[in-house]
Amino acid sequence: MADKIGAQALCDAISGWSVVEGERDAVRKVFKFADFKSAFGFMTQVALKAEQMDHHPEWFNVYNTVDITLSTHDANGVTTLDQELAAFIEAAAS
Ligand code: HBI
Repeated sequence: MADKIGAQALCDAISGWSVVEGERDAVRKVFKFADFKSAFGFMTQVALKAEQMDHHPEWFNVYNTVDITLSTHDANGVTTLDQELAAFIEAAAS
């Protein structure tokens, strides 16, 4: 099981992510792209990484916007797996 670090630690380490309000320990960031093709290309990269890691984002896509929440369900909170996936997501988005 991955180490639990908590939402605030991830937000301190990786810019632009925020702590999800409420009871749940999770982080969120909304990404905007030029168009749907760019957004879906990004999602494809993240999906392949998620499958490799067996660690998956919760996400919502409308046209050029991808709204992503990360948390580790098995650990009931944010872990090093979320930090690794967030770092990959940042690289894929840039
Ligand atoms: N993705 N975010 C996230 N959190 C999990 O706990 C998780 C996952 N993907 C697959 C997965 N766990 C598997 O280990 C099974 O629990 C389905």
